[in-house]
Amino acid sequence: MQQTLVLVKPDGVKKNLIGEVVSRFEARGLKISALKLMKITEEQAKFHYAEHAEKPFFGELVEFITSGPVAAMVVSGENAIKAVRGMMGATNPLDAVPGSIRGDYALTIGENIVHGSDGEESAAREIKNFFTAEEIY
Ligand code: IDP
Ligand code: MG
Repeated sequence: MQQTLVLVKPDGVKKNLIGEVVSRFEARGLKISALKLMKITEEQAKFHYAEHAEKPFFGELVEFITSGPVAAMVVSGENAIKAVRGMMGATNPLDAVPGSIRGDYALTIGENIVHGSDGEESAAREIKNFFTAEEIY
């Protein structure tokens, strides 16, 4: 059993894709263990994307993820981290296969609809950044 942090990013929320993303995970057999619509603070965004702090696009990344509400969720299940990453598709939507979320709904790397944790360590850190233990079922 694994838990992973998923965000429907501001572009996904604006495009009315929260339900689509949630429904794909549920159809696959994954559980939604926590879910809320929220505006990420700059502090949370910088912590969330800490691994990219030195990248030239870090400023844009923080600006974009705080630009509007996101749907934050904890998705649980067997190998949930890898399952979700596969369903998201490649980081650059132009490389994401059709049938993946990014391959179906995005065209540019800066606005690629979803975030999903890339490993157990990052999942634990990211979940804690957005949810208290009491908010997770
Ligand atoms: P991931 O979201 O697939 O895990 P990461 O490499 O962790 O990809 O990058 C985090 C986010 O930063 C990506 O989802 C994407 O929106 C953005 N990003 C990654 N590389 C670039 C880039 O070269 N230019 C602009 N934005 C980027
Ligand atoms: Mg990543």
